[in-house]
Formats: sequence, C-alpha cells, structure tokens
Amino acid sequence: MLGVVVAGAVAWTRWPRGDSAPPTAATAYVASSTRDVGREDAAASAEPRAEAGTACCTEPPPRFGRSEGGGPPGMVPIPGGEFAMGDAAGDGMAWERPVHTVRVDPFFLDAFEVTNAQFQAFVAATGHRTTAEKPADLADIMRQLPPGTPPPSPDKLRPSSMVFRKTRGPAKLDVPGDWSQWWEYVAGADWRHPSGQDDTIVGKDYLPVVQVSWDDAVAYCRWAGRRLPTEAEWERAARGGEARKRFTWGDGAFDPAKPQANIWQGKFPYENTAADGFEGTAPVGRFPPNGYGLHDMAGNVWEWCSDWYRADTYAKAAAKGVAVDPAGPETSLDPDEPHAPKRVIRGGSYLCTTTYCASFRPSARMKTSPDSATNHQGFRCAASRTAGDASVVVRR
Ligand SMILES: [Ca+2]
Ligand SMILES: [Cu+2]
Repeated sequence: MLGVVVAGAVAWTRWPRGDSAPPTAATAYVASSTRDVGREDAAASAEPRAEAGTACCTEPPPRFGRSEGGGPPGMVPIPGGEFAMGDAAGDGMAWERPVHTVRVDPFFLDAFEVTNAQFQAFVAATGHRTTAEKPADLADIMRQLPPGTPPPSPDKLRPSSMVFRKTRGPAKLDVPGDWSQWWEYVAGADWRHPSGQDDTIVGKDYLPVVQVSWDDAVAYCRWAGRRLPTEAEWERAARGGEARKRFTWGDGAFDPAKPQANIWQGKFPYENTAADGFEGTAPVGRFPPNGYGLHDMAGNVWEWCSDWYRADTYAKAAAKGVAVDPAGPETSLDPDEPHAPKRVIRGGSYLCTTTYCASFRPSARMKTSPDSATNHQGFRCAASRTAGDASVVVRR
C-alpha cells in the first residue's frame, strides 16, 4: 500500500513494514496502468470458500437484527468512560502511539458489519449510486496527486474499483509503495460485483458489503438513522472492555486451529491456506464476539470511521490530557501522500496476516481517501444514546 509507507522515522519492532491495505483511488489510476506483475485471475482470488450451499450466506447469524440494551435493532450498547487508546504493547506503527486517555459517551454500535442485503435495501429505497459505479472525475484525481503527475489514460476513468489478486509467487513486501503487485484497478468492480464484472453477490446476503467509499458509507448510515463511529468510539468498542490488550480477544496469539477472526493464513500475498475457513470475506458473525458482543471487529473487512486521518492525531491528543469524545482533526494530512485527504479505516481484513501488517489489532489505524473502495473494505454504523443521529452532520 502506497499510503502506508513511511520513509525512515518509524520504529518498527514486531510487525514488519507495509500493509495489505489498499492504495487510494487516485494513485491507482496512475500506477495500475503501468504494471503487469503476474497476478492470478479473478476466479482464483478473494472468493469466499464456503459459498456453495445456503448455509454460507443466506442464513442470518444468531442475534442478527436484535435490539439489545434498549438500542435500535442490530446494535449493542457500548459503555461510556475512559480508556487507554493506542498501542500499549508498543509493537504497532508509530502513528498508533502515544497511548493516551480518551473518554467517550455511551453509544450504540452495529453488532455486525453492514451486509450485502442491508446495503441492497438502502439502494432500493434511495436509488443511491456508489462512487465505484460512477465515472471518475479527472480533476478530482489530479488534485490528489503530486503536481506534475501525468494524467491517467481516459479508459481508466470508466467506473472501476480496486480488487485484490494473489500474486503467483513471493512478492517484494519491503519495497515501499509496491502495493500494485497485488491490487488491480478493475473496470466493472463495484458492490454488486466485488471482484469484477463476472462476480456476483446473489445468494450472499450475509457477506459484508464491500466496494463502498466513505461517501457511500455515510449515505447508508444516514438513511438508517445512524452515523459512522468516530475512530475513538471504534477502538473503545473493539477492545470490548479489555484494557490495553493486544487483540480484541485479549493477549493470546491468533490460533488457526481455533480462529478468533477472519484473517490470512499462509504467505502473503500468494499463498492463503484459509485455515480459518475463508479465503475472502466471511459471512458476518462467523467468529466469536468480543466482550461487548461485537463480531468481526478484527479482520474480515476494514471499516470506515468518520474521522479525517492524521499521523500526529495521538500526539496532539496526548498533549491535551484527557481527550473527550474526540472527533478527529479538522483536516487530513498523510505525510506519505500529502495531496490526498484521507479518512481513518479500522479493523484490518481477510488480507491481514500475523506476520505482515497485522492490522486486526484494535490499535491499528490506516487511512485511505474517501472516494476509494476495495473488495476488502466495508463499514458498520454507530448511534448516539441521545436521539437525532439522522441529522448528525459528519465533518467533511
Ligand atoms: Ca481467512
Ligand atoms: Cu492488513
């Protein structure tokens, strides 16, 4: 991933440099037009392994859509209070530190990632057209690229989105910005066709929706009378009441024999043994809930938060003492790609391994531009305990 690479300055300890997370759409327009690095074809990549049979994706998981703790349907109450936000283990990325004290009000959070069927209902009701389904705007793209970058060829402006492809063999994981080895910009990839034109979501109601931009996620949550969680709320919720733990399930290592989450087993990005049962997305709720009853806060798909991304958000928050319901910085700055404003994404995906990226840790934070969509990125919604979320204005 281009956006994640930092020249020097980062004290890497346990997790290697780099990430399976995607580039922004704007960088994709340029880079994907120039590369042929030998990816596997669409059929071999990123398909849920258990898709045959109705048990996979047409039956809801237990608790799906239930009201809990007096909340709206499908949501669980997250207690307010103070918590230590950030990488207490000291083995994450530099921008996950310093650990600082954050206080949040109680709120509700979707117990599950938003599913294909839920997003379908939203589209049917509103006629919403997702970012990936629209032609790209050349001016928008050029604004997000360093001055002097040559414009992409016109065919790159067709509705397209980013799709993960396994490489045929080992990739150079230590080459900064070389995400294009495993990300391909595919015409016709969108939420109904997650890995490209020939893909389908028919019969996959309970897979998490993917190929949704930040704008699409915000529109869905508004329609549902909800909103995106802030980054602080997301981490508070992901920790499930366990203070300063390395994972959403505590400090124990990931166990492929008793998998705690849908991540990648094997050698990224070319060998996925799918020991956890899923090569691509898993139906929501297939893995044990965390302490608050939330499923898939680790792995499966990345989840959008409402905040703008800055690498120095935590340093600034820590300097102020206790941060109360922080909503993120006023503007975004990613030192790696200063021209591209970015939103925070959380939770990691089925592409995260324990040896590369490891972004399924609750302190892990990544970033991508709000117009970017990929086949490993989705979202879930939050709601305040006080009414009126439908009119909550997300800072833009
Ligand atoms: Ca997996
Ligand atoms: Cu990852």
